[in-house]
Amino acid sequence: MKIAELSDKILKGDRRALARAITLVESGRSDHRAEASALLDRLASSGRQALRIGLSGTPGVGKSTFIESFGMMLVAQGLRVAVLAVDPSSARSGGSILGDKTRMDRLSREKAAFIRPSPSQTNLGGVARRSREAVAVCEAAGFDVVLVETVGVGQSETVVAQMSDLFLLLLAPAGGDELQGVKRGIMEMADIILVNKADGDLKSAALRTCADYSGALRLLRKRVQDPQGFPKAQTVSALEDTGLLAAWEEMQTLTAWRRDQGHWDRMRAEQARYWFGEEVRQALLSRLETPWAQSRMTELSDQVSSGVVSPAAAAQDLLAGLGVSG
Ligand SMILES: Nc1nc2c(ncn2[C@@H]2O[C@H](COP(=O)(O)OP(=O)(O)OP(=O)(O)O)[C@@H](O)[C@H]2O)c(=O)[nH]1
Ligand SMILES: [Mg+2]
Repeated sequence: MKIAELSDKILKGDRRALARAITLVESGRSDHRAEASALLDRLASSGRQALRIGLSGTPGVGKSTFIESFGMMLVAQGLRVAVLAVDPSSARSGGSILGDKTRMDRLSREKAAFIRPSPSQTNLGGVARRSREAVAVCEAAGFDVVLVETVGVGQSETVVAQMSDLFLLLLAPAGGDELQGVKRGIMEMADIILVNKADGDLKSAALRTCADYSGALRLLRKRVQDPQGFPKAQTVSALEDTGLLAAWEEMQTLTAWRRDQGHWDRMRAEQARYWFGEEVRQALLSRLETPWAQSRMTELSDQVSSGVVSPAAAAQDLLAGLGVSG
């Protein structure tokens, strides 16, 4: 299919074209990359914008359950929802894909929803770029909300935050009164912290945990993109569908304020800057992966280890060979 035709179909909301386009942006083949670029350029001219919501949380906190319940609530409001995932490690034995197929059973059967499991890749930079492009394709296809899920194990939160308008952190109720080991850097990225599993026996622990995080959030440095009262913590139960509407209302309040104050556009502009830098870095790094570069690197590192050349001189030598002056 020609790129122009594919693009037209996506703009009309054709799901097969959408799935096909995402496969294209996820492909590593260089001819596919060129086609993907051309497609993205065309799609960008639609000017459509979705609310991009990043969602992070440790394994088992309830991300899939939350996305299913929250997604169903949005669909019930007449919104179209796309769900994508950024998975930093392929070591997760495809668990996210199999698990989500069953846990997002209701949502996956909705016409107004589109769920795309994460591409399995080891290189986070590569996955991140493709996911960002998949977000852009979903936007052009007319989805109102694009949810990007990542498992909170480190680096991946940053890249997901960089492709989101809102970043949600899902936490579980803490046992006793100890705060969970949430890294400060991740707390600082959150717009709304949702303490999940606020039901049954866990409810009081969830309320306590939520109060603890509300306190912790107030201690963070104020960000320009936040109105009074944000970032905030709330309790939800993805299982019992409680607190989801309240959370959605907070998201809308925050989004409306940011749009009104110019932060929405400014944040997207800064993200574009970030992704430009990432593209350059990824392109340079990929040049180290060619067979020539790999074998030259082995040669030179042998020379360095036997003391024939210095590390700096060897690096210069390699870079010169790559046509990059150091
Ligand atoms: N009580 C209670 N259990 C929940 C809730 N949400 C999820 N769970 C349970 O927690 C377990 C993990 O839920 P998932 O939705 O698979 O969690 P996840 O964060 O997607 O996990 P990974 O995909 O492995 O990272 C399941 O047994 C869910 O039924 C909730 O609101 N309340
Ligand atoms: Mg999951």
